[in-house]
Amino acid sequence: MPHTIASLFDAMWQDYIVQCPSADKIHQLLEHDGEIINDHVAFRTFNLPEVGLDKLAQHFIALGYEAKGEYAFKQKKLFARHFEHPSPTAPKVFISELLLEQCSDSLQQVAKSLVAQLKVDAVADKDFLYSGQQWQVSTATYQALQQESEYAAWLAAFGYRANHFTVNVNQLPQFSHLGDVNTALKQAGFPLNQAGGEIKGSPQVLLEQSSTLADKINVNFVDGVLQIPACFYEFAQRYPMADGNLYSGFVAASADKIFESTDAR
Ligand code: OOG
Ligand code: NI
Repeated sequence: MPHTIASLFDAMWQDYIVQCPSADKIHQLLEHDGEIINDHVAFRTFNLPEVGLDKLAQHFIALGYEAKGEYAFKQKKLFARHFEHPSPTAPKVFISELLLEQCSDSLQQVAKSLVAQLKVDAVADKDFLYSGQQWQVSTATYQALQQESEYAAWLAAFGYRANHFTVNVNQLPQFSHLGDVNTALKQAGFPLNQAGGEIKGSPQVLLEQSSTLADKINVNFVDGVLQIPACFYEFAQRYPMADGNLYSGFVAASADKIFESTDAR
């Protein structure tokens, strides 16, 4: 049976909380006072024809999602798009891709060799968006990628899965501001990503965001195991536009810092 929005997000969540056990704990903590609504999830990929942003997006387009904003991250050599569904309860989707033609020859070769290991048209599989690392990669390759692009290294290690889920802070009954959520998280012992400040964005840009630092988990490589940053949890508070509707886009300067939630540390 093809996925519904609910079954797809549920399958992605089940995979995600294995990569980010903190998210499961935080979810339980916040859920105490009511249901948690997801603002968005995010995916990463290489801009190769087999697995580019548009290919990943097909899964969401098939469920009625529409392409919305575009974002460029010059220094990180990324391009991204976000997708929304007409149903207001469906989470938004943020998909980025690494622009390989701007990367070194060696990084391009690694990316191509990883993607070449996927089975033909793997991207079309019902399970692709929570399939994880479906290729063989060595610890040396992971570490070499990290020198050039943390994003590429993360993708090589974790493959295709939700990189983060995001709590819709507007819908949390017991918190009126993101800062109070952050305080509660820190009190409970969850370290937050401080890159660009604990809260990225502002009411002026209509979006405030914060995120945990990615949980470090053991990942199997062909030649051994490394304990490395996996997935993280994000928190987003949206503000109304002039027409009274909440801003539904992203803010590139803030997103640039959210990416760093998975950096080595
Ligand atoms: C995506 C980072 C951007 C946001 O909410 O601005 C983002 C990523 O880390 O893959 O999710
Ligand atoms: Ni995000």
